[in-house]
Amino acid sequence: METVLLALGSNLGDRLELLRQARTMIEKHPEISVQGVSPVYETAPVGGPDDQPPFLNTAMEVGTTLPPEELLAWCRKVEESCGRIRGERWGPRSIDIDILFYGNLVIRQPELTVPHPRLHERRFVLIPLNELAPDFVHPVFGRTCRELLENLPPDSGSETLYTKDW
Ligand code: GSY
Repeated sequence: METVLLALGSNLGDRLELLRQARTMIEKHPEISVQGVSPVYETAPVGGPDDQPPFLNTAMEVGTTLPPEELLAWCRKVEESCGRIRGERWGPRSIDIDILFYGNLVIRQPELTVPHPRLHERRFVLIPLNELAPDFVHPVFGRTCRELLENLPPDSGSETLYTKDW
């Protein structure tokens, strides 16, 4: 069983309901068990069109016996069933599920890079992640999630707590 940390985001439609749907479907897989979820934060969009709506972001810790490629395939399936249509790279999306860490594994494949290559730059990822796994050590940088968050520049984005219970 590996411990995996996921990041989820939504900025289209009923964002909280979509996060709930994604969580429910993720844990329906017989080889995945959800071990923890962070609060949900509302965050200013990073990248993409100027006028895109704010995101809801959260993080989830799961235990799984699925190999990384199969976990990725399940995440894509969950995104599709939550109405995700892959379009503009940085554009609005009903749901986005990223694999941040898969245990201490380092994977560099065309379809899957783990740890997620931009997680250490993204406040909207590190804020919820730090709630869930502050002491988890990034296997490439050798820094905890707490340290990665502390090292972000002060102008790296903004967030407000949206809900703890979801
Ligand atoms: O990569 C995730 C999608 N995404 C987000 C996001 O989830 N939150 C915020 N605040 N900005 C984002 N820009 C992109 S792309």
